[in-house]
Amino acid sequence: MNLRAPAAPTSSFPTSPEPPLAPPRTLDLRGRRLVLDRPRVMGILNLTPDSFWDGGRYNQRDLALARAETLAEEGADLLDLGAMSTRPGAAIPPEAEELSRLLPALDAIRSRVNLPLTVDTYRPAVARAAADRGADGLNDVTALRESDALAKIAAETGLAIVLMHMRGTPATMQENTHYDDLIGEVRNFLAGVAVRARAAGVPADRIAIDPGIGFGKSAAGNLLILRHIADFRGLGYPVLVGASRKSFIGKFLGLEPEERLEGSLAAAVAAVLGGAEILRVHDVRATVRAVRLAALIRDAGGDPAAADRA
Ligand code: HH2
Repeated sequence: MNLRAPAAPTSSFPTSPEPPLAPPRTLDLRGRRLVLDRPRVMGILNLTPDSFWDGGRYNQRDLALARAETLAEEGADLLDLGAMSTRPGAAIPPEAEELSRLLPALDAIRSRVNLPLTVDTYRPAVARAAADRGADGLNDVTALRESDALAKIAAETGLAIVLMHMRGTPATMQENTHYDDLIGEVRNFLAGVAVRARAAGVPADRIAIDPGIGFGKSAAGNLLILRHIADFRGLGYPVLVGASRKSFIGKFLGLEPEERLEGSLAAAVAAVLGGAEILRVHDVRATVRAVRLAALIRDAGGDPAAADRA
């Protein structure tokens, strides 16, 4: 039997990316401060007929409200409302259609659920309407591609903004998934768009970054991103990761979306071991449990009070 200690890991994973006593970062969502002292779970609520997993389930106001209440009970720290699917090949609805899907549900949820609400949109008119109706953040999967308009809206209204890396568009993003240096390219891109958001007036504590699992990456590329979360953390902004039930899990495990819970939990745990602070997921209860324990393991031996606070 070989009793020698294993060689020290050569990459930044899974060692803790910062000294365990570093103060937690925060994300300010319109005055609601989300302290990132433990992994925070963003529950996904798609108000669409065609999202790859929950499409057609919550696209009526009362169903959406009931789902939001369930996600809150299950321990979500914030909710992300989407009214347009970004799955490969999804049809892009007219702006009026996106608004008519979003606003009734947002109104109902805003009046009944006391959690920060982000809206998954890249259209300025939708972002503006969401801000007027009480949303707390914007989730821009295009990361200011068309213009700085969303950053300006966030700056004016106090909304937080998530900036996500995507190569191409949902229609084309899986056509070319080759990168010479995937991690470096995504990291540089996120650094650059965060600078643009800051220049448009968004304070640093209202910005989160997201490497965009599944958006113009190969299945192997998604694994690499999950292994290198600490590199994105190094940019100084909270890191959000969305791997829930995505196709790379299906590819490696040979499973359809309805069978991808365990794979999604494994991805969330891996992200947390690398220091991801926010997990965007469909399965809130299971993820809360898995990532809470993962963070305790990651930080074991550091701040003695941390385990009690968790
Ligand atoms: N993934 C999806 C949509 N929005 N936003 C961020 N920031 N990060 C992600 O990884 C992300 C996202 C795709 O997932 P889903 O919303 O479940 O599906 P669809 O686009 O089909 O509605």
